[in-house]
Amino acid sequence: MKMTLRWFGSKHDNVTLEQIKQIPGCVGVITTLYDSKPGEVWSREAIQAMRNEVESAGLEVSGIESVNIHDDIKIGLPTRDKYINNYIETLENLGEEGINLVCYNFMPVFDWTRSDLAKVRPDGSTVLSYDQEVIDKIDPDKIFKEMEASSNGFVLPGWEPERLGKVRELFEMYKDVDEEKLFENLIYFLNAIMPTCQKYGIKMAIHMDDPAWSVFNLPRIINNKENIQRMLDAVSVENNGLTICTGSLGSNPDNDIPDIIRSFKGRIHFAHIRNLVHHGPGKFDEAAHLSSDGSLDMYEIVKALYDIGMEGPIRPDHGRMIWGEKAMPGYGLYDRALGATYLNGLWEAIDKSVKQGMLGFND
Ligand code: DNO
Ligand code: MN
Repeated sequence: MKMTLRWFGSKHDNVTLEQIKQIPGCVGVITTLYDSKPGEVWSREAIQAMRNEVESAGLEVSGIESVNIHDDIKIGLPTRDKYINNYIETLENLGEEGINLVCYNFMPVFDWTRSDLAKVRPDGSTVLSYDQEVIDKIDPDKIFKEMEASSNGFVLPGWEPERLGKVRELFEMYKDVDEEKLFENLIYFLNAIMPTCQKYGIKMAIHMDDPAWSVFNLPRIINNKENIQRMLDAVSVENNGLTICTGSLGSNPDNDIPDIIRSFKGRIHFAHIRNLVHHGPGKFDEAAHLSSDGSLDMYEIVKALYDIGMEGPIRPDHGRMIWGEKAMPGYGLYDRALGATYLNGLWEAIDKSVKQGMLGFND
């Protein structure tokens, strides 16, 4: 595996490349052109400038998160082909710049959803949290305003004001899109882009739906083992792969994450690792990465990634807000750096015990 950190670019992120470079073992960033709108072509020049900036800080661009998908593609409108062609052009430009990992998601209207961006935990840290009962009482039109108001002044990933200013319109546009339709539209999109991905060796890594169930009655298709299997089988080439996000999949305690990881060996191109605490159905708080701080067994998760021979990037996912830091919710420096260090420790311990065990066996 390759340890990385998500970075939103110098204009939007208050965490600097210099700080990221000082996280032990961190070799690259997962970044994006944060000002680009879904459906636009990313120019080669803009990609090159981003790459130069990252490389001059001694890091690499380990992947893109995300090249977002235009709603017309998810809805399956006749205009989708135009946006798919733009997506292909972006992939070509990324490929020409040597960038070969693209994380994306296929969730309608909203990317991830939370009911609170700064829930106070017993140790005084604040975390993102989710409570279905609270969500059920919120008008989808208002949730955007609420998220914006508690975002510490940052534009949240996937919650761009331009698009979410017209939530009502978007809901109307998605009204005939059920799970089957959404699935078909995803497969149509993937079949169209795969030849380009194969030409450039680009790995597409779909992010898990977050949370792993339907929110505001919108369809969800990348949320459990069976649905993920169906999607991988429908476009059965290595370039069509996954971003395993433990916090998203793990929001549903029925998802056995180590088993899911082992089942999709060869198709997991990227992993987001974080922990959360379950508080009963439809309710969870994010937590520190440490196993004992949450409900997920991080040792078993990292061990499963180790066992499948994970070579792609991993990154600590959302961190808590600690030590008085003011940053984009989930994306401060301190707790993500602690997370990276903990994950590096787990990896080293697993690696050494496996190798020593093997030596012992051979003796
Ligand atoms: C939130 C992230 C998501 C993720 C996208 C990938 O913090 O996990 O916004 O980046 O769903 O496309
Ligand atoms: Mn994630």
